[in-house]
Amino acid sequence: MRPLRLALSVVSAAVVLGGQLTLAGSAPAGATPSAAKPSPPPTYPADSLRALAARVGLRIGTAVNPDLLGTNEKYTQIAAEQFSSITPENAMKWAEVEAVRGTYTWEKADQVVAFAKKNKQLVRGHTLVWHNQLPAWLSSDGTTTTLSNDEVKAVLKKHIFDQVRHFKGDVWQWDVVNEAFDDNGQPRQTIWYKAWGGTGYIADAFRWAHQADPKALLFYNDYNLEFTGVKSDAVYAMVRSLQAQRVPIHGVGFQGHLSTQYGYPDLTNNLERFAALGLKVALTEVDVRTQTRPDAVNEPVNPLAPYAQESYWSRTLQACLALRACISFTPWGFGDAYSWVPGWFTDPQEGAALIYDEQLNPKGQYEVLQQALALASGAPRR
Ligand code: 9MR
Repeated sequence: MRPLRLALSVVSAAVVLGGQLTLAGSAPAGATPSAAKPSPPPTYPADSLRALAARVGLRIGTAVNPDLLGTNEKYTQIAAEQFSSITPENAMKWAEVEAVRGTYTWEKADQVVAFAKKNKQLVRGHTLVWHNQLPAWLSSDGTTTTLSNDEVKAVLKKHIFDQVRHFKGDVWQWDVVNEAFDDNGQPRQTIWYKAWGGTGYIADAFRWAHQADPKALLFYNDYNLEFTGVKSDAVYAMVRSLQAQRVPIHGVGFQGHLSTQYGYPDLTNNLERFAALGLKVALTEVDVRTQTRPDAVNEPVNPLAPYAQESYWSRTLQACLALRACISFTPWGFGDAYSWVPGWFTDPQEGAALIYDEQLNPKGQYEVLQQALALASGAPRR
């Protein structure tokens, strides 16, 4: 990086973050020369996504894989420089933290939290109650278990209290309940639904998480809420019912897994109607996939597809920027080589869903995010 740009980046970073960062060389008041030297403050470019987003108070996030943090230099640098919020893509899921019943393995999740602290990033905790990635001792398919209903209730309560307490003060937003409704707007028949005999587990989960860390923002998180329809309507009705019962729910996460094969969703209206309930909203797992070659899974079949993807990225970010209640925008990872998309969508093959290519070079999709943020100085501050 050229020296001039570095100098500029340090100054504007300190300014845009409202003093969160200390300028190199300046000691905090009261510090004594003999005190242990604090590690140097992080710096990042003035044209990074995080610096641009900070001007309107928006957190721009990414999902990360702790196995790459620290081992892949380029990956680590981008994660630190470009984003102001971090979600562990898998490391906080139940199967990862308690594969053996009663034995917690927090190391990888702790590593993500430590990385976030070092780089002045906030953490989105993902996720406490889901039907996927459950430990084998609990359920192999999310719908059946050898445990009794009472045992299921007890283990969920323990899980939420233990995990939220472990990260107390370190997690900004928790995805408390993830994907509780199917695409027909019906509650999924999971082990949770069956044990409670209905969706009552959702209210209990939020209440327990709130008791365990009263300061964390508690989110319901799901996909396809971007589109107006039975699923979005069902989640809207559920949220209203939670509010009527005074359940501590603070936000709704719109995952934002989009594909150019479907029309662009009615995102703005849906963000607005949830925000009108007095909730925060967030884009939590954005990627924009397109049809790709089976033999080169991140190469679009149609050479014009990247322009459509750029449009989807740009409009999605702008929908968030326009709304004060939209407090974070998180792409689900940043490098095409590490995306879940090519492994999941194989018929037809889809991929190329993220903002950096397989070699971790920024794509046009990165540039449109940068442009949307750079032009957002008139957006409401959050
Ligand atoms: O990206 C995650 C991938 O590495 C896992 O294998 C997968 C397992 O189901 O979960 C992916 O993340 C999901 C997220 O936790 C919830 N919303 C959908 C995401 C993509 O499947």
